[in-house]
Amino acid sequence: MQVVYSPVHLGHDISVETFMGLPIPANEVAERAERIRTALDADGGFPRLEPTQHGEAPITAVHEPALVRFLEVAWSEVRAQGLPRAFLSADTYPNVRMFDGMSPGAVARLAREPVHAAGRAGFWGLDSAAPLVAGTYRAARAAVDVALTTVDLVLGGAAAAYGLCRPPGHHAARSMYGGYCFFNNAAIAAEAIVRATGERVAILDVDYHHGNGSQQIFWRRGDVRYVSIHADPDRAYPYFLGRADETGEDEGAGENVNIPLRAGATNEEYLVAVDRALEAIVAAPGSVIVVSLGFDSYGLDPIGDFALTTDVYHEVGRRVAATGRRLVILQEGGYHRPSLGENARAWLRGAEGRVFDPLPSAGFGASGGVAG
Ligand code: Q9C
Ligand code: ZN
Repeated sequence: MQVVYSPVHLGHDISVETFMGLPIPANEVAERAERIRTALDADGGFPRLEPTQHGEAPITAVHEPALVRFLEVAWSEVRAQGLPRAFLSADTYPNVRMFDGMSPGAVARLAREPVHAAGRAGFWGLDSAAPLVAGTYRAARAAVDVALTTVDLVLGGAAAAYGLCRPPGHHAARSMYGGYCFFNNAAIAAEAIVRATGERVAILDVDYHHGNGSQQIFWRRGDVRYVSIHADPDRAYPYFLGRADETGEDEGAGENVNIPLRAGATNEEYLVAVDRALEAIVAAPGSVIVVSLGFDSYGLDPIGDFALTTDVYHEVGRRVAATGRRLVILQEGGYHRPSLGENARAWLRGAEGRVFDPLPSAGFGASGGVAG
């Protein structure tokens, strides 16, 4: 299987994020993508290519152009406003209740983009977990090109291809970045496939977190079915979306399928959810699945609480490919760095119908995960 990778992600060089106000070492770091790249290179079965540039039009097909402009200029504006700092992170958000009791006209006039860089980051951002640095915009653009080049391979005839996107994308909504995500790589890919083929597309999101951005972008659309398996938002980020009763509206009624799971979810429970998700996907026509692939569902992940082991990724990849649909597989989260390479190899080899032999050097083989 071909792998699309760009070294431009290295410029999105993050060291700190905040968790409930406290600075903590960043989870979404460059080492993640480097671990996966190195493991796939060592496997020998994953020829690698760099993305080609696809321009801005496929991005503004799903994102508000002013969000793109903010991300492009935010870092240089922070410098110009004389705010010396290592990264830009919002501290004040436009909570909808700030405008309680005001008329819709007044809200439209008042709830607009502020002037101060911190305010602008709050206006466009969901949370404080997407720190912006000098190389962020270029990295986010490169991740989109990785996704779209992966689409090109599949529309060009490949049964499956893998885009090693970093930063990830599924929390980014039409007019909002956040959750380590800036542009929604999977949504941009799905939209590009719809436009190129005129066919319906399914997104299968198996990141540990609910992909609120992908859900929002396609909420009222009848041509993209979004199916996600994730931690119940009652206990996990993004807290506000991801419940089973969120099924879409208008043309999109019934096209959004959320499958929230309990803490400690096992391989067996996970595979039951995968079968449900795949049933929902094959119930509608279409020939391509965009997979939002996260390994934060792994038992040792520092921000997840499922109990999955490496073998289950091989089986999930196998079952997704067994639908007979072509796969645009795009990397989302996964923060237990030592296991990322092996988990990616297991999933992708499963999707190709190849056996999974743990690399002896990896130290995280088929039984590398632990429960709880
Ligand atoms: N201590 C992705 O996996 N904050 N994003 C969580 C946990 C944000 C995850 C706080 C998590 C975002 C792509
Ligand atoms: Zn995640």
